[in-house]
Amino acid sequence: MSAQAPRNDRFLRALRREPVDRPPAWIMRQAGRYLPEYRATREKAGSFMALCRNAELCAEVVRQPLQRYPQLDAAILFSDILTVPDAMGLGLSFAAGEGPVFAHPVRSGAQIDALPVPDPEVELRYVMDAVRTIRADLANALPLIGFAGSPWTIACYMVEGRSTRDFHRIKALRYTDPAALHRLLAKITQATTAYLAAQLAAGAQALMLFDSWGGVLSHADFREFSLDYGAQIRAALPQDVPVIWFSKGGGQWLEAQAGAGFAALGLDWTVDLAAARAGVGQRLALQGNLDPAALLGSPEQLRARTQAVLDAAGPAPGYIFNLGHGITPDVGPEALQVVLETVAAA
Ligand code: 1CP
Repeated sequence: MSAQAPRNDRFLRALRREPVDRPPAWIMRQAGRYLPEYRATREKAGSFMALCRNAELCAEVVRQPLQRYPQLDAAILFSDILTVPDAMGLGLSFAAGEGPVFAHPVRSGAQIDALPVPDPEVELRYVMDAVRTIRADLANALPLIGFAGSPWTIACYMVEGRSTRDFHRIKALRYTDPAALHRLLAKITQATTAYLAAQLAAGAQALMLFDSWGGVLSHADFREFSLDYGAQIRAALPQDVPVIWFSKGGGQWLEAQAGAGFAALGLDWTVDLAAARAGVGQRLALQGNLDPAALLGSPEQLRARTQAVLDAAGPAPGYIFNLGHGITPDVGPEALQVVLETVAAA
């Protein structure tokens, strides 16, 4: 083990499917709006993007959940998946209460071909500065996860220009000009590979690809338009770095995902975790999958649901506790305490 190995290495051990004293736990969006201290720091920064561009404040919000919950076994970079398309010139902003909006969505083959591939240490320097500052702040207590969106998920935002319920613009592109969509996905793949390699160079110790919208693809299209690009990114990164792939809504394609070279698969709450383990065997680690809405229920119910997830994961090495998607802003911080105490007692 290198001198750089974190003192708490449960998460990295589980990713290698080595035995651990208890399942490691971290929570998607663990630094976020459910914490009053996060809301105060964001207020101080002025906006979400101003927070992302301030490395010291990024380190502050990463530290907040770790101070509140000593049971957490990993930290995740504070940033967003949409930094990459912003750096490609799309003009990201977050409208209050509306989510992300791009001033310049891409809709045509000509626009796609004109997109630049950003240099991560230039246009995305602020993210690399955040990685370096957070890594120094963690002082090797815990591993740091870097991340990006999957090419398909980023393409959804780039073509739609904002959050969407029906994905009609990107689906129309898929059916009217699939070659142009493939050129867009290839360009995002190139940009994302460089971005993640730069996060590794800046100090990230594991990586996660968020395929948040993989589940809206048809059965026939999931591999061609989402998974294959994720696998290309995985293949282009150093093989000793663990990469987690999380396709929300992708539970019916676990077999294909398990063969794509990732160290772990993230599972959303619709997946039967025990059946997923039986299906993929011991080939890779699994992460998830407590329903985030369970944190809105009673402590007794929440304890039981958390325990049911741990039981479904079973005793085999290679399991990482998490929710099935990000923790939501309406959850009380004490609910996460209940969850993490249950995991720590396992
Ligand atoms: O108002 C605020 O303070 C901003 C809320 C917020 C936060 C805390 C956004 C806007 N992004 C983030 C941080 C973030 N985003 C992290 C940080 C680390 C952590 O988990 O603690 C991560 C990993 C992300 C990833 C992300 N951003 C995803 C993939 C995961 C997922 O939720 O499926 C997606 C889809 C986004 C886009 C995005 N950014 C922000 C919002 C509200 C959204 C979702 C918009 C939508 O639903 O379409």
